[in-house]
Amino acid sequence: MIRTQGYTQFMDFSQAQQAIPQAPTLAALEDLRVSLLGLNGSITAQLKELGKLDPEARKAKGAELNQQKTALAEAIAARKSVLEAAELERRLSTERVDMTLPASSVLPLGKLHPLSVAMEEIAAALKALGFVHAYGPETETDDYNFTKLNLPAHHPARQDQDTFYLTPWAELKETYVLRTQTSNVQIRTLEAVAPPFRVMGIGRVFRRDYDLTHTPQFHQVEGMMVEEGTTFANMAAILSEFLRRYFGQQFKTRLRPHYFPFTEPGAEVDMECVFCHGKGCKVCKGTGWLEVLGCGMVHRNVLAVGGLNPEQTPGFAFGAGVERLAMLKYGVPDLRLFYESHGQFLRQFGQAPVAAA
Ligand code: 2U9
Repeated sequence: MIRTQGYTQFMDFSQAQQAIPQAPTLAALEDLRVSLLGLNGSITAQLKELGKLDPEARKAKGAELNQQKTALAEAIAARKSVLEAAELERRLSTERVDMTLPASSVLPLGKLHPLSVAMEEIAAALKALGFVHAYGPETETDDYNFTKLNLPAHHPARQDQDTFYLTPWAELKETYVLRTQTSNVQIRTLEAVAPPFRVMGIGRVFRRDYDLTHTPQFHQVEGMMVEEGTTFANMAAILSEFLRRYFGQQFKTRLRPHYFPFTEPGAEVDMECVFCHGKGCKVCKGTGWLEVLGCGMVHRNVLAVGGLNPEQTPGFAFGAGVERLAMLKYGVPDLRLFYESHGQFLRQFGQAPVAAA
């Protein structure tokens, strides 16, 4: 290998022109470059000497040196790209990536959001009870969000749902809203599917509400079963079993009458407080009970949307807030924690979406 540094100080231009294309490595080429064109290189040194010459000679020598400098720089660049291409070729033919090596465990893997985990667990518990997952649009017509659910225009209960109305534009023949409940999933199922069926809808809903216990976007789970012979007692048993599966243990439940426009009769389901097991604590406000679900037999006006009647094919429906079910299961004290993206909070929940290596 030619170590150029030092002796090339004395190379003249034609020697340098010969040496450059023969430089065997990138390192040797760099040595050559430094010794010719670097701060203390021979060409640089000659350029510095120009000032000592008389003007005529300086002009001629200056032009000659600059030409040499450009020619050498070009020759160095050309040799460099040849050597780089050869080096790349060598690496490509000798280096191998072993795709079978385990992935590095240094990078932290992301986890599912606690609400996603809760929705998966809710869906799994309902699937085990025969409910099939269905989906509906988040932007919905007033008709599918309200009217078909026995909430005709000017029904007072519409006001309970602080609705986001979408700005109408001329071509739209209908009023559109951001869905205030996931019931559009069931009403579309009622229209499209012949009983018997069990369907669940889980997803985002929207209401103009923001305080300690409400966010403008939240999640609901709703389910509906329509089948000949279905009774209020079937509903009570299925909902109690759903809660047992979701919470992983049996808690006592009770039903209280409640009005919903889309059910008749309607009820709310309380379960024994998951924190104090019915003894009374801060969370259940000393009552020993937590309200967890709304439910009821599907109203005959709603069944009629699917051309059904309760004498032949009755059904029940239920609904719950996912955030509430998640808070109770994981002991989350404040709803807003789900939406504030604090790593410390989020890291406590959920499995990684893929198994860590
Ligand atoms: C159809 C027929 C009936 C769905 C139901 C509830 C009771 C209920 C609330 C719980 C907490 C919503 O998130 S929340 O505010 N929901 O209490 N939902 S019955 O009834 C239906 C749905 C669709 C066709």
